[in-house]
Amino acid sequence: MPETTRANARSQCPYCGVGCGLELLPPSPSGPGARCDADGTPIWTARGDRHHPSSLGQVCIKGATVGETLSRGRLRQPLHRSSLQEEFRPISWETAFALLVERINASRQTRRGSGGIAMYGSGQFHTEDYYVAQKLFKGALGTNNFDANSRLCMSSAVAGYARSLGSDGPPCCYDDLDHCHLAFLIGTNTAECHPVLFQRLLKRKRRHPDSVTIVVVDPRATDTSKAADLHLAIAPGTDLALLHGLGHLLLRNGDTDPAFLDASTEGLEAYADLVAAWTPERVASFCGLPEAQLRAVAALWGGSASVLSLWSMGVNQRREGTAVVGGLINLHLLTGQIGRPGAGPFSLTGQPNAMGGREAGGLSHLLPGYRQVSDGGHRAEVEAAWRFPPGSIAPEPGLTAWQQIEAIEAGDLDLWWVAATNPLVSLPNLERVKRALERCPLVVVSESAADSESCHYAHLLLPAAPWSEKAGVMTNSERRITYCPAYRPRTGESRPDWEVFAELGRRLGFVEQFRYRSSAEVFAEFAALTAGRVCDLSGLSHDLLEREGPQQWPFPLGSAPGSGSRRLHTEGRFPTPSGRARFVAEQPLGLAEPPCAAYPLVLTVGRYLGHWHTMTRTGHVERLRTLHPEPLLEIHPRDAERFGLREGELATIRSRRHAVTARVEVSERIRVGTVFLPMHWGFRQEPACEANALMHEQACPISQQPELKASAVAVAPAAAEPQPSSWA
Ligand SMILES: Nc1nc2c(c(=O)[nH]1)N[C@H]1C(S)=C(S)[C@@H](COP(=O)(O)OP(=O)(O)OC[C@H]3O[C@@H](n4cnc5c(=O)[nH]c(N)nc54)[C@H](O)[C@@H]3O)O[C@H]1N2
Ligand SMILES: Nc1nc2c(c(=O)[nH]1)N[C@H]1C(S)=C(S)[C@@H](COP(=O)(O)OP(=O)(O)OC[C@H]3O[C@@H](n4cnc5c(=O)[nH]c(N)nc54)[C@H](O)[C@@H]3O)O[C@H]1N2
Ligand code: SF4
Ligand SMILES: [Mo]
Repeated sequence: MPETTRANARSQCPYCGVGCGLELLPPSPSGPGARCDADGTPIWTARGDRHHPSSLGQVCIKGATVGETLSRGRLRQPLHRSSLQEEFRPISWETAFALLVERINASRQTRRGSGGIAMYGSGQFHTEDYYVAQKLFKGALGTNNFDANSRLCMSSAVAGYARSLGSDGPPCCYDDLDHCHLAFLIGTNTAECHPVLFQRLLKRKRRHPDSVTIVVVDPRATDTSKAADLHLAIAPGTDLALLHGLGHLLLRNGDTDPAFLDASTEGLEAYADLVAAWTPERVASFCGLPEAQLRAVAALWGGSASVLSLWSMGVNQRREGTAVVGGLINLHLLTGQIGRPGAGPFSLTGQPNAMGGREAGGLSHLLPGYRQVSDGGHRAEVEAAWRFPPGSIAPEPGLTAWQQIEAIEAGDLDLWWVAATNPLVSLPNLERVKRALERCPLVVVSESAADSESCHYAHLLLPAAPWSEKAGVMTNSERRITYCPAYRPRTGESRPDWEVFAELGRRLGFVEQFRYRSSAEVFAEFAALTAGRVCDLSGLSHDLLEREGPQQWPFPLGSAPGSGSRRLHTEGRFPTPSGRARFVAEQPLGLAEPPCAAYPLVLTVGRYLGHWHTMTRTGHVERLRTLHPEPLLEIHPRDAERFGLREGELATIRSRRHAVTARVEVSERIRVGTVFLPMHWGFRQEPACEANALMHEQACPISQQPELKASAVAVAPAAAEPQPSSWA
């Protein structure tokens, strides 16, 4: 590793799923990192790691400023209170563990058994945190009540891949951006949310303008659509009809790949029957698009040597999210656009380790190694590896994120444990969540931040040592695993999540199963459990990753470094019973809560370039606060006029559930009938704008992912300056 002083650390960026490589420079009196926080804590400087194969030295503004977030506003010791009305008081870890053990054992003695306990974790865990949590909940406690914020994020992609291709696992890699001729971006603001990937695509486009065409499907014009050759400003929630319309035209124009269809797919007939009814005229009117645009995209798709589609939350966060993912994969199957350079359906993962979470079984229906709790063979394999008696793992999926809230509401949960996520900002229907939590006997929050909104609804706060203070691995969107070292000392009494879960496991009596001395041992056990699975990474270890750098899976035992497969399904065989990929034929449904006379607009909620989710980290960076000083309601000039809103003034946005206030930004960039708010400003932020208090929780019946991209709202000028919502 040339040009590296021994003190420099290399890691994966802890923000988005692009998973760029960072090089961290220690503070030194002469170097560029000679800066300190107000309390004297030295600030590390981050820059792009040129040796990281996924990002080749590139970073965005969030990755570059991550050093400034690491010690500010941190929770430093365990805190406890008996009721939400009391003040917190410091307690020792010893007392915290004793309390957890007592309450867990008491709950297990009720008629519910372990079903009265649930954990809500996060794609911001390291894989080791995820894995030990699965073993604790699904193995030791025998409840599958572990779900993660990936339920709000990637679960439609997970379900969609599994339904169409037989298994989860994005088949593409970032190199495909350099090879595709059509880049079809649907429901993704890649420019702001996966900036380094987007820059890679733009660079290619600048150098070879004629070799790649970019199509963007989004009801808003964004920095992403600005760079597109064609922007389809689709009506929210109508993507499935668009995809069926494209399928209709591809079939009608004969732009299919008969050899691939014949050898590698099944279910074409039912699909062709379904899309026959989705004529261009019907689709154009359903989606609110000119018919010519539809025909142009079909011609581009049919005529391109390689088509890469990229998608994220505009597709996944739908009550028919799994069906939309299937609709997109259908087009790749129809045209044989999968398993070769520049081609394939590529889900861009949101969080830095949402992928690792899927590998480790971090949703309520999964087990490690892309296994399912409903599969008896899978359960037996995992029970044996974990050294729990047969029958220890329950056969039914556990409670999903929203079902956990409903269980609390019904008085069915004694203990709700939140770790590395901030549901009091990011779950839908927030007022209902707050009312539920006021009833929960014990809310435990493992946090690195001292004052996340969720901390205000907790009884027990456990200080977490985050990325930079713990060693572990993360997997990025292209299946590449990076070792993330502990390169800074832990803050206060904080501990890595996996250590806390393992310690609790031992204290609950499972001494043998949780006897880990390091996260390297945790990883070794997990890696062995993936042998022979689609996500086989049994040849990897912390040692190898540290020595040889990031690696892609599949990486079976004995693989040579650098030999990880760049693409999946290159032979036209799929991990389904028949070996064929499946067409899925679903009728488009549209929005769960369509606009009506009382709530005439569709509110969609998403992200800004400089902020990360609930701002517990990026909110501490001056440069990012200056970039986005406040949340803005984007509204089209015609709607602004219709509802009496003026640029720069305050508006009240009201849904069936709640109302919030935000400043108005009148903009031609958004579709008439649609408005946009960012998700970032929870009730602890200034100015507060709890967008998710407006959103509903109706979800895709297959993936259980809520429709976080659309609720019906009304807007009006705000009568007065907004009052921050009252704090808990
Ligand atoms: N800067 C920044 N980057 C991030 C994050 C962050 O917080 N900040 N978070 C990370 C995470 S966890 C995630 S999941 C990703 C999310 O990445 P993205 O999904 O790209 O981000 P969003 O802004 O949530 O939504 C993307 C777009 O979907 C559009 N959309 C809304 N409704 C529809 C629809 O019906 N159809 C279509 N086609 N589009 C629609 C919205 O207008 C929006 O522009 O970003 C990751 N990267
Ligand atoms: N309406 C609407 N709602 C949305 C979305 C949307 O697009 N629209 N997007 C959804 C999506 S895709 C996502 S991913 C979620 C994101 O929503 P959240 O997961 O709620 O957002 P974060 O702010 O990332 O919360 C992570 C928390 O973990 C803490 N933390 C960081 N590292 C660690 C660690 O190592 N251990 C522990 N214990 N804590 C740590 C941070 O301080 C932070 O408070 O929001 C979802 N909600
Ligand atoms: S693109 Fe994503 S992973 Fe890369 S530096 Fe930015 S936030 Fe980090
Ligand atoms: Mo996400």
